[in-house]
Amino acid sequence: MPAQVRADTGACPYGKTMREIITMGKKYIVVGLGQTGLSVVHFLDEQGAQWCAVDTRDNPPGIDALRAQFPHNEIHTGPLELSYFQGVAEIILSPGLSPHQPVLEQLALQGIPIIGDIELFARAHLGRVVGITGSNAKSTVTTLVAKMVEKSGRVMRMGGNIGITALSLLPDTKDIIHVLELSSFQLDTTYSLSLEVACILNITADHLDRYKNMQEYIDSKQRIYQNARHIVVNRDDENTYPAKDHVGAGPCARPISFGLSLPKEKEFGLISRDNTTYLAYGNEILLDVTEFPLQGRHNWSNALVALAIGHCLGLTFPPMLEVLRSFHGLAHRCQVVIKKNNITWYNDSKGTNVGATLAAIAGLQLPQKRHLILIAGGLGKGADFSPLRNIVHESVKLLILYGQDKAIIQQALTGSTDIVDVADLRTAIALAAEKASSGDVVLFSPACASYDMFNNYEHRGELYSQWVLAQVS
Ligand code: UMA
Ligand code: ADP
Repeated sequence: MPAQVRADTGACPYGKTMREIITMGKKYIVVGLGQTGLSVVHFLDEQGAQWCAVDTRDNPPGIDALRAQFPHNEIHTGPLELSYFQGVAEIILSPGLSPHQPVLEQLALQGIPIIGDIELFARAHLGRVVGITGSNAKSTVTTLVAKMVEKSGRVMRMGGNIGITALSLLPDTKDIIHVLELSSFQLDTTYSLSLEVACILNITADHLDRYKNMQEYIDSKQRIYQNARHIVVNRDDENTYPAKDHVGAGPCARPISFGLSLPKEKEFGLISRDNTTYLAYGNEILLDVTEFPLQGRHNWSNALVALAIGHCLGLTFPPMLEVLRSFHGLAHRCQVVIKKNNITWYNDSKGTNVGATLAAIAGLQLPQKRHLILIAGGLGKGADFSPLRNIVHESVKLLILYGQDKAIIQQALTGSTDIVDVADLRTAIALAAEKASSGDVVLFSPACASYDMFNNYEHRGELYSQWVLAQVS
C-alpha cells in the first residue's frame, strides 16, 4: 500500500507535481535489487507508482523479505527476459549493471528510457546539490565538503556512491544542501540533474571492463557538468576540464581550479614560503599543510578541492579550515592498523585502481628506498598495471600478489622487484610478517576490486586489519 497517494491533487511531499517525477498509470521496472534497487522500489511505492522488478542473480540477498513486503508486485530473478519489460514507461537500472546487455540495448532502441536512481532524485529534490565525481578521492572529498557545509551552519545531507542512496535523502526542503558522491555508472543514467557545484576530481584508468575505452569513461565523468552552475576542475589533470559540448549552462563564466601549483587570482593551490607549504586562495594564505592531519600531496589536493567547492557554495574560510584541521581520514584509506617492532602496517583496501595505489605509495613519503612490502590483487577490471612499474621498482622490496587477477599484475610488473604470488590475503599477510624487518612498511593497497573473494572493500579491509592484528600482536 503506497504511503501517501496524492494522485487526486498532483501534490507530493517533494513539493512538485507527481507528473514531474513519475507518470501515474504508467508502469516502471526496477532492474537490480541491491541497495539502489531497494531504495528505488520504496520510492516508487511511496509515489503510488505501478512497478515490477528484476534482479539478474538467482537468489539476491533479501529477496524473500522483499517478496513478503510486496506480495502484489511482480519480482523476477535470473537472466533478463524481454517479457518482463512489456508495457513499461521507464527502466530504472542499478549502477552495478551495465546498460550494454542485449535485452536492455534492444529496449533502448525501441525508445524506452533507461534511467537510474540519481535521475529520480534529480526530478524530486528541492534543495541545492553538490556533485563530486572522479576516479579517486570521491569519498574523502565528499566527506570533507559535507563537514564544511555542516560546520558553516547549513542543513546538509550526504549520499550517493558513498554508500547512502540518494533517494534516502528525500523528501527535502529548499534550504538543504545535498553533497552527493557520483560514480560514472550513476552519471550514465542521469539526465536532468542541475548541480549547484559540479566537480571532477581526477581521471585515471578504471572500470575498463565496463567502458569500451578511456574516452568513453572520460565522457561518462563529463556528464556531471551538464547544467551545472559552478564547475570546479583540477589544474593537474586536463581531463577534468569540461569538454566543449559539456559546458555548464549556468552563469559560471569559467571554471574555478585547484591544483598543487602556485595559484593565480581566484585559484586554489600551494604557496611555499620559508620552507613551509601553505594551502592558498590566490595570494591569500589559508593553512600550513602540517596542520592538516592527512599525509601525502594527494591529500593536499583533496583539501584544496574541498575548499574550492565550499567557496563556490558561499562558505567562508574559517569553518572550512577548522574541518581540515580536525579531519583524520576515512577508514580503509591508508589507515595505520598497527606499528609493532618498528614495522608499520597500513590498510588501503579502498585503493581499488592503479591510480589509487600510486597515490597511496607516494603519499607514504618513505624516508628510505625499498623498505616497502606491498600486498595487492583481486579483480583487475581490465586495467593496465604497468603504470605501477616505476614506483614499485623504486620503493617496493617485495610485492605479494593474491586474487583472481594476480597473474595479470605479475606479468605487467615482472622485473620491477621481487614478486611472490600466494593463494589468498591471509597467506599474503603471513608472508609479509615473515619478510618484514625493522624500519619496513607493509601496505595493503590492492589496486583491484574486492568482489572475487570479499563482499566489498570494507569487508576486505576489516578482515585484513583483523588478520594483521592476529598475526603480529
Ligand atoms: N548485481 C547483479 N545483478 C543485479 C543487481 C546487482 O549481478 O541484478 C551485482 C552487480 O553486478 C554488483 C553488485 O551486485 O556486483 C551490486 O550492484 P548494485 O548495482 O546492486 O549496487 P548497490 O548495492 O545498489 O550499490 C550501489 C553502488 N555499487 C555499484 O555501483 C557497484 C555503491 O557503490 C553505492 O554505495 C550504492 O549504490 C549507493 O549509491 C560502491 C561501488 O563499488 C561503493 N561503487 C563503484 C566504485 O566506487 O568504484 C562504482
Ligand atoms: P573513492 O571514493 O574515489 O574511491 P576515496 O576517498 O575512498 O576515493 O579514496 C580511495 C583511495 O584513493 C585511497 O585509498 C587513496 O589510496 C587514493 N586517493 C585518495 N586521494 C587521492 C587523490 N587525490 N588522487 C589519487 N588517489 C587518491
